[in-house]
Amino acid sequence: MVVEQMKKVKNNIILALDLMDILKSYDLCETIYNYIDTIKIGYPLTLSEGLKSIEILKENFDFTVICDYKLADIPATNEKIAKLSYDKGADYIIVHGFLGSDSVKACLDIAKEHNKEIFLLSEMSHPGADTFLKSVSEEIVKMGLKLGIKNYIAPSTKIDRLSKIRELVGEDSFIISPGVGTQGGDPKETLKYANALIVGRSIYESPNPETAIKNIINSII
Ligand code: NUP
Repeated sequence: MVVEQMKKVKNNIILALDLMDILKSYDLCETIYNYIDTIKIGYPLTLSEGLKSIEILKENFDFTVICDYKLADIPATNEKIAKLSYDKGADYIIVHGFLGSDSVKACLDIAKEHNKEIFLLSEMSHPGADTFLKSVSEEIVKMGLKLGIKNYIAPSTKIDRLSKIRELVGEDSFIISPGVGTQGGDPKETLKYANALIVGRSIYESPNPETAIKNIINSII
């Protein structure tokens, strides 16, 4: 079987590194790397500084890197983006499920070639996601289960939806949950259903990111 569950995240916190400057990102990582072993890099940093951001932060801090490019294209294009991400050092990529099984499978196949994994996204944390995505989210998760996917993303801002997704995927899948802090999600409540929190602005916009992380850690123990 290709896809395996993510194992563990230090302090159950993944840093969403959405700064748009590699030097600022590097400085932040120096400040927080004692507390964090997994970062999520998305379009803000990659489009500002390039895919080399993955290599730089991975090589210098030995982070597990999740690339959040929310792959949502035809299989052939998804394949290219997945390959670029893994070749630069991504350990996981985030893939949208609403495009259907062929687009997701294309990413799984590239993951297999690289001995890496994917996260499946079925529903999102912002209010607007309820307009369209919410109604198909459970079907997307069921498709993911059929494809053998063990890693999911579910919103901390919608605990009822997060708990529903946990119920569908079972205890042997790994769920990471964005929306904690700035978007309103509660860390402790979220970890009743999710394995790890994704936190961005509450950390990197804080005047003291180290204290911000310690506060989250204290709030979840
Ligand atoms: O549903 C999602 N919500 C969400 O916020 C799926 C995501 N991938 N994200 C990402 O998580 C978002 O793009 C950002 O990188 C991070 C949350 O950041 P923040 O709200 O803690 O600053």
